[in-house]
Amino acid sequence: MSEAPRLGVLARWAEVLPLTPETPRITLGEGDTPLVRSVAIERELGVDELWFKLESSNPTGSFKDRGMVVAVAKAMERGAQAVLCASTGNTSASAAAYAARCGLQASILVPRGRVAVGKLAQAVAFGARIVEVEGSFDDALVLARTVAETHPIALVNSVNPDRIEGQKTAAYEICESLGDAPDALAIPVGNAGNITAYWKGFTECAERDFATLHPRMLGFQAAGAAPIVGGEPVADPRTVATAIRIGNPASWQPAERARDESGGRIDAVTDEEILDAYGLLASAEGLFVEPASAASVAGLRKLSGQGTLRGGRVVAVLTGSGLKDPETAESHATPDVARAGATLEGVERALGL
Ligand code: AN7
Repeated sequence: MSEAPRLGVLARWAEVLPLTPETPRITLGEGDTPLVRSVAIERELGVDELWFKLESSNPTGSFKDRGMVVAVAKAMERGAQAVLCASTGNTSASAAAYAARCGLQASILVPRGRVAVGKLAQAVAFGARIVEVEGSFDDALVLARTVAETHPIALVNSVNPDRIEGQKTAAYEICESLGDAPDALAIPVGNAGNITAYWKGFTECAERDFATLHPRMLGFQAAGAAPIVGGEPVADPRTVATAIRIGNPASWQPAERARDESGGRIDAVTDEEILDAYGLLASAEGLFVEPASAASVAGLRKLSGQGTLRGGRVVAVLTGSGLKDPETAESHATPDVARAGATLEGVERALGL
């Protein structure tokens, strides 16, 4: 039996993307990620259905690939030979991968000492030029925007509308899988591009009669990096969820529009709540995600505890893989490890048999 090859985002969603005959149809097999029903947290929350969108199944292990494939293809169409981004890690891993694939130079600006090791390892493996900036992600993004304005290098941060176009395809996939939009979508918020992209996707799905509903958009920032919740930029954002350690999101206004137009909310979750959800996703659902991704589930648990989470069908976006950040995994769980000599007796004793 043969299986159809994965089409990738450009081929699968060509009709809803800004492609021309000249856009190169590049792919690393991104998109078409699993939508998996919860077996434990759904009951705890008391919602009718809880589904997880496993964006860690994308080729570089995060949702960024959906937008990056469009941004890199459009940059190539315009003649670019180099791409640039500022990143807390996942955007740079994705940019580096697609650049390697397409023979472009990738340069990435990362806040020094604040990027999970797996993400840096990816950038190294793909051969990106890595600039460790002595500052925050927000500083790095300002610098990247300025560099791209004055040099022939394509900016592939989510301020690039091609990124948003690509990322909106996840909303189309959810509507296709469920036969309609969900009642609510829970999503972590950092630079706020993804919540913007999902809302655009769900809005288009309703316009195209792919869906009858508009989901309430439930965005969650880390409490130490919650500028939208607090109503002002955070100069020194801090959180264990380094992916969303962002104090002045580029898509701030579009994220507020998504919240308000959908009747949703953007709330904050503490690092403790994030790590509790991170542990629960792994131990009770078998899903190893990175801390930022657990913010969506932490937020749902918070709303449920307050009695403000309505029932219905809820989708939580799990944005990136736990393998990206092994240091957090090792420091925040107690490993159940025993040593044994290489004997049957020793192993049986270690296993408690
Ligand atoms: C796993 O890689 O900003 O609100 O530079 O890596 O669209 O920013 C990553 C963000 C959620 C937040 N989950 O999405 C970057 C970067 C994970 C992430 C977010 C990010 P946005």
